[in-house]
Amino acid sequence: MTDAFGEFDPDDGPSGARDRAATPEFKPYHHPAAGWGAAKAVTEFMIGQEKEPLLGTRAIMKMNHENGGFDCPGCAWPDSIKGIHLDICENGIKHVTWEMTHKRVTRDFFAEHSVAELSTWSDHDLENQGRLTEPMRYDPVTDHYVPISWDDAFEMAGKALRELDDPNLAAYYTSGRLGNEATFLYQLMARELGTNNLPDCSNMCHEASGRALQAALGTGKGTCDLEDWETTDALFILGVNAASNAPRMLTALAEADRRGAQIVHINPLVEAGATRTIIPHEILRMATFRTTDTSTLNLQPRIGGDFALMRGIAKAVFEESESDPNALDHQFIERHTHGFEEYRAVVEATPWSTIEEQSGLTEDDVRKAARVYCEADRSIISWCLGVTQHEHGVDTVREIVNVLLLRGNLGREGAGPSPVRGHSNVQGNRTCGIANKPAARFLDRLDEACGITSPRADGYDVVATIEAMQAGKLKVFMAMGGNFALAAPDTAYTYQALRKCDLTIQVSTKLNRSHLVHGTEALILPCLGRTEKDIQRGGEQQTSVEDSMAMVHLSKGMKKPASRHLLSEPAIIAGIAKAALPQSKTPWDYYVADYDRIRDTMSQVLDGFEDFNRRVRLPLGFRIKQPARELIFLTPSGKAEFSCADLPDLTQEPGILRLATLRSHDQWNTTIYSDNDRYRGIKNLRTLVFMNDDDMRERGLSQFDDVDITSIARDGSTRSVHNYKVIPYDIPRGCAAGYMPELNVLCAIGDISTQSDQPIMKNVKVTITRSA
Ligand SMILES: Nc1nc2c(c(=O)[nH]1)N[C@H]1C(S)=C(S)[C@@H](COP(=O)(O)OP(=O)(O)OC[C@H]3O[C@@H](n4cnc5c(=O)[nH]c(N)nc54)[C@H](O)[C@@H]3O)O[C@H]1N2
Ligand SMILES: Nc1nc2c(c(=O)[nH]1)N[C@H]1C(S)=C(S)[C@@H](COP(=O)(O)OP(=O)(O)OC[C@H]3O[C@@H](n4cnc5c(=O)[nH]c(N)nc54)[C@H](O)[C@@H]3O)O[C@H]1N2
Ligand SMILES: [Mo]
Repeated sequence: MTDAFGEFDPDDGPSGARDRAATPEFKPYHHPAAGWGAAKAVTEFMIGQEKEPLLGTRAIMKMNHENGGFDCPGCAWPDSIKGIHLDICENGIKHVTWEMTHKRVTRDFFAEHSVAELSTWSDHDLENQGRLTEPMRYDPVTDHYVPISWDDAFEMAGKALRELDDPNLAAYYTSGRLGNEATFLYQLMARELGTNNLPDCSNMCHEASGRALQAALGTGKGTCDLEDWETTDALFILGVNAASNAPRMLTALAEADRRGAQIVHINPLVEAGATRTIIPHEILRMATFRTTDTSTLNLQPRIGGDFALMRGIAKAVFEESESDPNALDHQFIERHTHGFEEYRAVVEATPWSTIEEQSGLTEDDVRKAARVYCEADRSIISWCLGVTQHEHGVDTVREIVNVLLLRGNLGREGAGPSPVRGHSNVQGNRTCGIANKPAARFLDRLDEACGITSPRADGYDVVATIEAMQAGKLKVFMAMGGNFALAAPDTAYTYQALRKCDLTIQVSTKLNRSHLVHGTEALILPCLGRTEKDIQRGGEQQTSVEDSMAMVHLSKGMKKPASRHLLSEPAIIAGIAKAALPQSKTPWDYYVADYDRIRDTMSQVLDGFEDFNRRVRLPLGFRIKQPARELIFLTPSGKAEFSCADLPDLTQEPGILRLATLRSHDQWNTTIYSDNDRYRGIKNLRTLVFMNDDDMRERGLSQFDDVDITSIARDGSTRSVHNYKVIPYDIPRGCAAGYMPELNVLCAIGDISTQSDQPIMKNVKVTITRSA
């Protein structure tokens, strides 16, 4: 495989679980989402994969429970506020069972397999070896990982960090699993060392949402909670595959439908959760196979067409206002917004023909959505990666807010913007200080409470980290969870970058690609998972997390740790910090002995965390104040800001397709459970591309034909994958889709949004041709 940076050995590249002997299948799925298919999948998974049906069941009974139990690490969807039923889903169960496996990766395993050999294994096979059990160090002489004691590991990391000429030669990555207390210690360590190099998975995920909401409303989060979802009249769901990635949302959608609320799904693909569902926890309905609708309207814009669609809705609202005095909420606009007249002018100047062309929808369809919006007293607009991983992600989220402001859908029950976050604590990570561009106010308070002097210069995000590695400006890379090598764009380039580091440190629960693509020296530091008991000197500990809707609550593991050598994430951070900062006045051991002490310090630093230890112990935790919800806007004008961006021109050159990289139903980001994608009807196949029939016909392609996909970067460089199988799919012309992380090979490192710095992972410019 060639790319802009030379030869890329395919053996080096990511690969899924593919059992080459198994025949790929494609049978479009016509059953409701969740329901028996999910029940069967869970049982098979627990019995087949992990031989743990009993254990699995017991753990699930504890998951997301009001009194105690651990937070489901599956996604960031909030727990039901009613707290009366178990709120569980198929994918959450898979996720937990995967962590609780009986399988172990021991020192014997590493003695048996060299890194070169493991590099030829599939990603599924790597993680499927089970839980890591003790710290390991890479030995370049033998190309094997060998055991190292915790003390020696800390000293190795600490020495490397101490000896750097400049603290900015190190970067500290966070995957969104990390609990709030560990998060706080982690950013404290980085800043005490003197750097804001704190890249996180959010840089690839909701950076656009954060920036847009910050600019529009003065705070970078959504304003809704689950009660709003339960009382709204209309839900607009953009670019979310709910049935696979936020399955507990199905419950809210089904309940909304029963209540008579309208649900509009906006997605180039009609995903399973967008038609009918069986509420995940309703066993009785499952038995009688009674389904509940989850949509009133399905719109399939072209990839990237959401901005134009939202503009079209705004245009229709303005038109409606000529005859209906209530179409616009004049009082709200007058009192609480800024820039309205300018926005009106921009919208009125946008012709319907442009809206049709750029959204890929007819005026008629856009008006249907607008009708739903105008008839609803209260509307929520929700979105995920289908909106954010684009060049115009920020403008699109701002247009969503514009539309909401027109009808005063903010700061009242049942209304507002509601981004669906990804990792179970990705929002908490940001709240607790993981930011490569931190706010000055946060740093001031951190310095005052912790007696340090934080650096004020911005640090690296994910892409800047990779570029710095390539340029020799980054020598030590530490990752708290995640799988940086595969999750980041431009796989070949990222691998090359990681290999230029002097030391890579991975704090992980399972073996993955990022352990094999490493620096000259490398450490694997195994940690406790969220399901496991965390006992410190002060007794059993709990950690807190924040969900998509800003609820902070405690999570307590109850399982015996996978190995007696595992340390908690706070303990690992403290171990490294003490070695790296011998003069530190931070009481690292004191903090780790009792996480209440970390929370006490956090309550001095973080807005909304006053009285943290008491409030987090309330039955459902507490909600962080979101000023915008109270119509307090921390913007320069003190009001909610309309934005007036022009629609981008998405016209494609002939022969070019726009490719979105997505998750299958049977994966968790880079963790591949199997090669199936049940709701899209796929079995035994991940190296595929979904295409529109007409686009296939134009290229003389039939189902399962082998094709090469070549991406064309902004700088003109090309990257290819070969022998992918074509699947005819209900997707607009000019659009294509396939799976991440495999297709990160095609995402050029330089192709990041100029608005959010996010890699453009949903709109990759490609050609698709029959394989030679
Ligand atoms: N089981 C499971 N749960 C997960 C994850 C997982 O991997 N597995 N990952 C977690 C994480 S970190 C995240 S961030 C979330 C991700 O959750 P999602 O955002 O649902 O993730 P994707 O699979 O990338 O799917 C994006 C959706 O956007 C649609 N789409 C693509 N392009 C466009 C577009 O231009 N416009 C619109 N309107 N739609 C578009 C796709 O068809 C797809 O339905 O899920 C979280 N939950
Ligand atoms: N092309 C393309 N690329 C994408 C995306 C896309 O849509 N398209 N999505 C992006 C998004 S939204 C995200 S969030 C990133 C995800 O990027 P990451 O967060 O970096 O990746 P994950 O696959 O979630 O990480 C899985 C690993 O986390 C470790 N782990 C699991 N649980 C724990 C724990 O409790 N503690 C610790 N320390 N480690 C643990 C395990 O070792 C496991 O192998 O990928 C991004 N990459
Ligand atoms: Mo994410």
